Amino acid sequence: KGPKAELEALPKPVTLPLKSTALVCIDFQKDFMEVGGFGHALGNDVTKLSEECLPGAATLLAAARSAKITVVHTKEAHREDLRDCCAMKLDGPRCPPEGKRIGEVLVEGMGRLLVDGSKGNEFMEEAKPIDGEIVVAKPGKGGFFMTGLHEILREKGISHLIFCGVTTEVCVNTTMREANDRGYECVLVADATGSYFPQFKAAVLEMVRSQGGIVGYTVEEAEDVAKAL
Ligand code: TIU
Repeated sequence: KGPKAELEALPKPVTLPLKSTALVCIDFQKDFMEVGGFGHALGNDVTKLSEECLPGAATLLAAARSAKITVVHTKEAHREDLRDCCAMKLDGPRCPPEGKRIGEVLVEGMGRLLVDGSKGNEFMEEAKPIDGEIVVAKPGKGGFFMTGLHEILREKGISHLIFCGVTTEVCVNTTMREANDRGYECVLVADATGSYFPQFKAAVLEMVRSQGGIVGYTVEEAEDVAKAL
């Protein structure tokens, strides 16, 4: 049946069958991690995210690549004409003083907020896809909404997902819940996910593994996953 990885996870150990395991990297894009992006436009301090989770993400990516497991990258991205951005989202969360919305420019050089092909939509260097990896542009918070991701994973026979990415309580949490409802075993890696709000990150980690693993498992360190793969 092929090689397996045993992880010391919470609330209990988990076994990952490597042939049917994928690493899912959520939205490691400049829009959330650099000044002038969408995260900044929402009024957040984006400067701490990189330090918090990019080293862990790079460790997971290197391990996944050497173990030859499937790698998926998502990015929150809208089409240029914003036809895939509903009015609720477009009019939605906006922060003074700029009050910029999706499709507008906050800082010259970063391009239009959350628009596919703009500078802010590029992946961070440390978590960039390489040839052969799956890249999914998503118009929502969840990676399964309007993307075909479920079909892509099913076609590859994937049953287990290792999650990292930003932000923990928004796109990572939403995607894990979507995956859980679709029957995937989900593992969230604490030092490879980041949030503007430490208390929200802590709450997500605790909530995911509560009630015997109601949404999935958590692991503290990417290094431990890397050793097991
Ligand atoms: N605002 C926030 O925390 N996150 C998002 O809007 N998208 C993602 O999490 N990628």
